[in-house]
Amino acid sequence: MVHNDLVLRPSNTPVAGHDTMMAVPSSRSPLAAPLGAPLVAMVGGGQLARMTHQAAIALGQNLRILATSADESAAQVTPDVVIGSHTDIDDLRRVAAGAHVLTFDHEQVPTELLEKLVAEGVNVAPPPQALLHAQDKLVMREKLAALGAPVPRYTGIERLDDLDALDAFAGQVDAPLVVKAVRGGYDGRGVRMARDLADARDIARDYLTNGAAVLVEERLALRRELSALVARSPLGQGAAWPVVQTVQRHGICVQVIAPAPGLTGDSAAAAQQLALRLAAELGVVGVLAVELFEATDGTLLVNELAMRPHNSGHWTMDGSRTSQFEQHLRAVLDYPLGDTDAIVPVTVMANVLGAARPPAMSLDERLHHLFARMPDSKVHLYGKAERPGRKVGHLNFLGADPTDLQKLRERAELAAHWLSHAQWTDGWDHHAAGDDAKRKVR
Ligand code: AIR
Repeated sequence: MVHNDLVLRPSNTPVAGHDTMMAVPSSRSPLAAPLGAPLVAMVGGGQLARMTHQAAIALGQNLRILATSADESAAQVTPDVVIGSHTDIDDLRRVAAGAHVLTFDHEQVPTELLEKLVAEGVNVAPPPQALLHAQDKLVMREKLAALGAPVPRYTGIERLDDLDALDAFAGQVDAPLVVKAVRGGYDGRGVRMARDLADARDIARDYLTNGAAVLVEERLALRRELSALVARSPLGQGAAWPVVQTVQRHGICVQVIAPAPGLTGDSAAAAQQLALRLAAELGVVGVLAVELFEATDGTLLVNELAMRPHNSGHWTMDGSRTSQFEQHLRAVLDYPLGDTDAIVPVTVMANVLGAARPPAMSLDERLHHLFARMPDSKVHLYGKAERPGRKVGHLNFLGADPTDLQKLRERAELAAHWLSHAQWTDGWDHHAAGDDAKRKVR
């Protein structure tokens, strides 16, 4: 769904955004970019940068990344790499030099540094005043509440001296509590479920003693978690993908189902409209993920925001007309946005997470066996070292019929477990599976 009603100029007007900022004197890219091709600078060298680079290649664009080391996921495959730190203004200047836009693969860049870059003429997308809402969970919550978005009840505690506010809050909500570090966490890090009030106090004290402010919130009874992914361009065009269901295990997303099964048309439209409205109100440029809770009574509440391509959008690489990575590039460069329709009735994405003990079999050999059994699996591997619970790749499975969902989910689970553990949990033996079974492949 692409919303042209939000466009401030006709969407077929030629886009002139590429030459609007170049104020930082070019320190020269290590490689000469083809004349006229846009150069996008991205802070971060993880899998999101790697997959953005993949999309940039297809669009004839160039991506330069700021990576902390040459073996990071994107640094392995991107020729134009600045090695440095996202907290160092000179490194940020180096990656932004001569680029049409500076964007992000993670949200950990201090906004003071980004504001400096903006003052120097760098086109930062999303701009720092928007990005702040994806960096600081307390700022995010307060802003969401002010905008009238439904959120779980919460309180912020910024100093150890204010720890008693936690007891007062617990008394008001009379529900189990979740304690979150206000900054820095992702993939379940920085989020802890408290057993009881004393535990909540201990967790909060832990964070506060280490200088981290906390957000304490009620733990809602959830039916499931959803994600509304949208993109917004600088001139205000917005596009929303179908709302998806995210399945979490130990705080990490393990599967995504697109679209979210059984979500009513009205609820899906409301979630998409809310995400588009938040993108516009916050001045987001690029992809915005609005992570949602579906409470047991069906109410939707906003959990968190992310302003970059997001794990809940990995399904779009194979299941939608426009992938989130292509869309992010289009948005930050102010191109017209792409069609966000799903191309099949159902797509299931499964993350490949590093096993507790990486198997002896190489990942490449595991891939070989996966393809022998499931030739329709769409595999995306990130080139990352396998560490327990770390996202090292994902798979997409496309279903021609919505009734395929259960089977697709089972196959996605089997395949992801195989890739991370070199074990088929259903007992499949690829050596014993004779030619017959190999021919059947499913
Ligand atoms: N990322 C950023 N925020 C959340 C996630 N998952 C992606 C980015 C980042 C990478 O994860 O692409 O660079 C870091 O992954 P890891 O496993 O090295 O911590």
